[in-house]
Amino acid sequence: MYETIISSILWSMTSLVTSNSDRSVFWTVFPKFTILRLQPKPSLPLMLPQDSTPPSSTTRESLLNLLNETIDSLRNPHPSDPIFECPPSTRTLLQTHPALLIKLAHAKIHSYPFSDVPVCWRRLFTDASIFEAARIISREISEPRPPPDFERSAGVGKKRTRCGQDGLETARSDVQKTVDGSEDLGAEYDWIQNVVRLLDMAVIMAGAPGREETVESLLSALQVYVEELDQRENTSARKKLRRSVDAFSIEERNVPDVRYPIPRCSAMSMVAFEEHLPAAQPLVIKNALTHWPAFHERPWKSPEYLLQKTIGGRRLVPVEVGRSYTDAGWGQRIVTFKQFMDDYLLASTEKINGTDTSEEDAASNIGYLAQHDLFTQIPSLRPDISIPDYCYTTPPPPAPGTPLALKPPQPKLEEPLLNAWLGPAGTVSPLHTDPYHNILCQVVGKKYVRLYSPAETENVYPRGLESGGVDMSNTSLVDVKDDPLERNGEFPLFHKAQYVETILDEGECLYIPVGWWHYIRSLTVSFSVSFWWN
Ligand SMILES: O=C(O)CCC(=O)C(=O)O
Repeated sequence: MYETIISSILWSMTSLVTSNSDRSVFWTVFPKFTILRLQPKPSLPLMLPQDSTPPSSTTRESLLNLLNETIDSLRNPHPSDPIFECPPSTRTLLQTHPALLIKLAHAKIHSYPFSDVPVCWRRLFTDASIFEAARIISREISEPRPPPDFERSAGVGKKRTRCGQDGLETARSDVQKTVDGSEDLGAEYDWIQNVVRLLDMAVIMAGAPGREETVESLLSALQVYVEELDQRENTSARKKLRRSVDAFSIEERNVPDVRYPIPRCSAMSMVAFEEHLPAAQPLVIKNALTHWPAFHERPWKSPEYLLQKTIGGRRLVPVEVGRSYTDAGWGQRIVTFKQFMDDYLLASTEKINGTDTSEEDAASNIGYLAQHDLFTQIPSLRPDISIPDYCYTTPPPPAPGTPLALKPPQPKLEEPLLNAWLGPAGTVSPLHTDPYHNILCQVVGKKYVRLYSPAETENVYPRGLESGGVDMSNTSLVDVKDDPLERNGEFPLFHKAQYVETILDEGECLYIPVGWWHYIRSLTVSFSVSFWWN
């Protein structure tokens, strides 16, 4: 019977895929891989199949318990659950053939613009991914065996080998299937990587509607499990490898002269900041972040710490590849954090210290984890930082007559929007504006920042509507690295535009008033966090 159901599902899937074969919905609708906010933890009913393996650690038991709670809640959806909008056959197959349903839901998701995808298909993708992940976990921890040495098999500096059909680049150790969740239990099979991939993709690909908390709980429990495994096993070789780079290189490259410095102050009080706000002028504030654990006891400059926070580097992250999103050849990929680190952050360290190459080669070595809400994806990183008090002030609206003042106002944010920006030396955020006030905090390394006031808008040549109707008017046509005078008068007003600039150093934060044009280039490996507020 299943064969009939499966072939009819596959048939409908094939026709969908064929009629939409030229589409890459994911890349067009999730340009910044928005990850939905976590919901309060639902209380899950407990129904434990008995663990048949010998007595085990508390960690292992709590992972099993969580697994059983999760499966139980997935098996008994609420009558209003969107999963009921999928064909009834899919619900039967969920427990028996989750990998097949991941394929089906993947094809369905790609057959609509993302905003139009019926939530049931996103939910099916998510639930099937969770079922498949649970199946793997329970099999593996019922018969515990160590995962392969991820460090060795993913290989520091090793080249990428393949790109899955979902755009996910895979390291050599990765399982052989990416979308359908099925496994190749080859010699280097890393079940933890496969589980992490399934769960992260449920969030990245489908938004994990209504299951954000479930996915997060499973990943956190897995993190604890892996940390314990790591401690118990002989990981000295692995540790030695990691320790060979205690901290990212913060050697500087191409440091420009600063001729028009942004004013600086130290540990400005909130009252003083409130008084500064009506002037809507940029400001560098030193010594305001000294209490952040990210600088000391939980050091973000340490590759080892970041690997530990990402389940040994197995978490998936969205990476922009290329120098700047306005350059030809620029693209986006989803890779494991380990691969991102090896290919871009540590590779950059080697290149800076060794024989570096041409500008073009350098651009292809640039991968930027940019504007990503890493703290929703990996909440355990969130206590390493705190929202600067400055974000709890009431800033002025965009100045009258400036482009943002002419647009409908942004809804008031309940809480500041946090984004992580992590990359090697040479990342460029081209000249652009954002519709929020910004406190940009520099945790690791240095960045060159140049700012133009909204009054200079005409002189910086905003783009317009681009192909596909995308409004790019917040991004300048001018490539700031070029001398505009060399461009045959293409941008004659640009060299007249007045600007201010700074080199933002570790521990400093920069206030960028709403609507100010900003161009930012990293001078070293750099990790910053932006706090947008209004
Ligand atoms: O640091 C960067 O590269 C860009 C930061 C930025 O554009 C922002 O915080 O709005």
